[in-house]
Amino acid sequence: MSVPDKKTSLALLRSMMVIRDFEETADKLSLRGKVSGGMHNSSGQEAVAVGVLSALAEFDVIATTHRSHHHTLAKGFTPREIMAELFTRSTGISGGRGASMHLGDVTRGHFGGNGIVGAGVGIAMGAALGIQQKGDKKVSVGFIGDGGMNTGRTWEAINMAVIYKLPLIVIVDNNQYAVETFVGRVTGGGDLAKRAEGFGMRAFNIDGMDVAEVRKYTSEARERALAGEGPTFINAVTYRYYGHNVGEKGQYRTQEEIERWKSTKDPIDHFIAVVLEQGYANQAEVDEMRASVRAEIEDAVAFADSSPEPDISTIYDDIDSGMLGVQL
Ligand SMILES: Cc1ncc(C[n+]2csc(CCOP(=O)(O)OP(=O)(O)O)c2C)c(N)n1
Ligand SMILES: [Mg+2]
Repeated sequence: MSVPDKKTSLALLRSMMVIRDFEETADKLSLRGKVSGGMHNSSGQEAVAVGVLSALAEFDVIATTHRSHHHTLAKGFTPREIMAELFTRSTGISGGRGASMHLGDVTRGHFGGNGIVGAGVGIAMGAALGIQQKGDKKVSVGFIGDGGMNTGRTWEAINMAVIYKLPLIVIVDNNQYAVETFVGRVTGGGDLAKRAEGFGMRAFNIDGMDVAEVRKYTSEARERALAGEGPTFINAVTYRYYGHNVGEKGQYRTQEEIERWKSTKDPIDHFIAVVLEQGYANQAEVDEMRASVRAEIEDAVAFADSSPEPDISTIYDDIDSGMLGVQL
């Protein structure tokens, strides 16, 4: 896999470090009751988020899942505004009314996380249809988990994207488990890319622990979408280090399996080795980067903690009263 230039590689590494530190910090705070409603930790899956988002333009749009901190950080939202949302504070990206599962800001190209498994691809497909109808030169990315691969609506959305040649990229953030269910046990045919090919789209199974590989495949998919060649499906195989959600015990897999992924495939360790080998940084500079990330996340926690709760008068903000058919 060809390695991006020095500036890009260091930015990719730092972005993955930010996600890891953010998640591990927020996980502990969640156990202390600071994160309203709990959260889904994405540790281990950093290369998927950073690889994809680094290949997009700022104005491209995404729709994501219940596990969305990593995608949202990689899109350029700050640790401060995301931590504040987890704490349900008014300075959070959803004004403190969404919490961990509902990070989003349509005005900044983020069509939200949500609690409905598989919904992200349908939302992203709708955004891609809008982009095509307006003649905009941008793409829409729909993130989905491996569990969402076995929901009907996912494939309805994919079929529409294929027949209309929509500028959609489907990213399976495949951490191999849907809560306690191993993907291999519930996937008919076994090969997700082949399944997508059956719908007539370009499809790839790739290493979701390798940020450079994820970035390359996404970049090529984006070029094809912009050239009017339609959607691409990318199944990025990765691994989640923690339970499905904070506090979940994880009795469906062995500690050995988790340790094996951490010690042989960790996306950050792997990319540090690449950066050192390329001579882009030395060990002291990598340590310095980690320390500056630590300070940034500590600052985000202090910011969130000192921010006010949203005022009760904002409770109906951003709800479309027309859709509900009621006067708010
Ligand atoms: C339509 C729907 N069915 C079931 C659930 C319950 N549920 C929440 S998360 C989850 C597993 C999702 O697994 P996956 O898509 O692999 O995403 P991951 O949690 O691994 O990121 C399930 C079944 C739900 N939220 N929505
Ligand atoms: Mg999964």
